[in-house]
Amino acid sequence: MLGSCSVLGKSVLQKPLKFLFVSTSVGALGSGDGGGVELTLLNTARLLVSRGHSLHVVAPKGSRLDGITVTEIDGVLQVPAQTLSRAVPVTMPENSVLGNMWNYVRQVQRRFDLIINFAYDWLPFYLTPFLTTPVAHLVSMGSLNDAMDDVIGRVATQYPHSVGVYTRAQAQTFAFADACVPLGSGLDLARYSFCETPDSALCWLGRISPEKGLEDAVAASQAANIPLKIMGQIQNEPYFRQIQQAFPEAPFEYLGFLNTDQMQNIVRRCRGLLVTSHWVEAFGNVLIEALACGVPVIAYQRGGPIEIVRNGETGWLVQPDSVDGLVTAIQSLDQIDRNACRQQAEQEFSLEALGDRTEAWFDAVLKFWPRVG
Ligand code: HBI
Repeated sequence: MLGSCSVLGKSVLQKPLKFLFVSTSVGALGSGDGGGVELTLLNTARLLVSRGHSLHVVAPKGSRLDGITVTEIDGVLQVPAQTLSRAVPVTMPENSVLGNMWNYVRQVQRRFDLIINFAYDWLPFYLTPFLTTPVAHLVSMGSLNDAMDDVIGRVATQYPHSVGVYTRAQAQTFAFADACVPLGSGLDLARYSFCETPDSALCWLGRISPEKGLEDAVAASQAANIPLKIMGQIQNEPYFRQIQQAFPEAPFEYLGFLNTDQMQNIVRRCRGLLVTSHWVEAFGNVLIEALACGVPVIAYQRGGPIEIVRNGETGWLVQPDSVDGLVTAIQSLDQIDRNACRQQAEQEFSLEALGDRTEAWFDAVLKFWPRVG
């Protein structure tokens, strides 16, 4: 259960504000490389505009965001942070898109009341004191790398409330957990339609990359002899090929990286969603997408899913990395009421609920921003 941010209360912003969103540096918006952050950026943008604020987005070339103006910046993408080991120093490629995006921010910052950084990269945090417009950061993953922990911690300490996270579980991976503001997430629930009577298949959603543990879901679907529908962007080709070779008989099919409407049209007819992350998932937007369709969630008891799945009521939390545990939970899916899943999404993960938490966060960032001089 995600508590509201007690320190922030329920304040809603006093007047319309001008926001500058700076996107992740690992891929264009709409490519799927940005994972759950793309959905968070789109939903936050939509809800702020619906509440009378104005918004401009800066993102890598090729980015598309329906209904929102995007300034596309060219340059070399950043290496995904989750592929780095802890002690690796910060790297900046020649003609870095990250550097180019923040150079653009430097030039236009005075037109905006608040800059929101969505990139999990060293530069935006390091530049925060150099900029004249306040910057808030939505940190989208847990602790991965020493240099990142160091720079995020400095900003979180020097600029109170400026570091937003998805969940407490994610915050607790950092030494400065108490300085993080847990925001949860939210969806435009109208885009997800409830399905009372599912077909027999299970589903798995997400970037196909080692930290997401797809092999466990395939192993469980084979052991339970239940078809598995896989959707998401193949971020690591050799990893996916390895799974196909290791489980030639498993009843899975890969449906590609689908847009929200196509994806939910398949997910809603599934018996359950399998979440098999081997890392501390910061949140798990795919979990609330499934719940919004009335689909129970089976997830390893690790990270964000702990604060999302109501065990035995809207899904099952399973011993981390236990395929047997997944199979047992699959065999208990019929005990879950699909209406309870949709109701949880409406209670906790609507855009309105996210909007209130997000506006309260921005209000606090601006209120506590250290005065210059
Ligand atoms: N890695 N270096 C880097 N920068 C990002 O912005 C980034 C990332 N890895 C993953 C990622 N963003 C998003 O896909 C996740 O935060 C969801």
